[in-house]
Amino acid sequence: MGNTAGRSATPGTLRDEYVADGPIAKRIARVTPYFPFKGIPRFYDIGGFLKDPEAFALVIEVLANRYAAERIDSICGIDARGFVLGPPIALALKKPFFMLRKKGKMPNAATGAAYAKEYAGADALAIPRGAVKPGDRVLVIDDLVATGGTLCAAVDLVKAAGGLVVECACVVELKFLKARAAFDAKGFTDVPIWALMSEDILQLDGLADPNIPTDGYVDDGLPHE
Ligand code: HSX
Repeated sequence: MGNTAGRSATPGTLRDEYVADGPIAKRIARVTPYFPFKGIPRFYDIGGFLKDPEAFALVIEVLANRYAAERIDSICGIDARGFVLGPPIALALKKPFFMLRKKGKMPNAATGAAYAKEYAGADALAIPRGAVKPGDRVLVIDDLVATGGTLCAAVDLVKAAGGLVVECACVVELKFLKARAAFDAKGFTDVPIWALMSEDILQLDGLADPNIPTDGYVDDGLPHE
């Protein structure tokens, strides 16, 4: 199923226009700008499609359809943008949703090992105790995968609870940062990664686009949430 992994889960109601970097992806890419932020030149802002109801609905449609025929026991979203995308997918598929939060923010949770990501130092995710039972098939949702550090931390937690990750699904994958290799190095060769868009089609420079107001824009430089 995964475009990066080329693995073989049975497709659901996949349609041609739902493919990675395909027609719908290009529609979303037109409203998803990037800005320099946190020391990286291209920080993608999903706020671009969140404020466009048609584009937001298409994102959810693609992801919900992708897993409509899969056996999935629960869906989790990663702190913080996975909390925006995961719940509408869970509602569309009528599956339980749970949060993987940054450490120290959730009661009755087990915290995983520290991990690093594209632009920030060590962080850690926590999983609600009992959210995953042994043998559960879990779909993991985040907005973007870069180095794969965050998704690896999520997979670690699901596996530690005895679950199986059906797929890690994102809206954007920065392929040049090689998350697939990070997964394989961790031994997660059985866990597919899939994203609707890659950097190949994300070209909208928020600073250069006259339709995107940037007056007063400041990179706040604060630790990332
Ligand atoms: C961003 O960094 C996204 O929302 C993801 O949660 C994370 C991806 O970076 P990486 O861990 O793949 O490098 O905040």
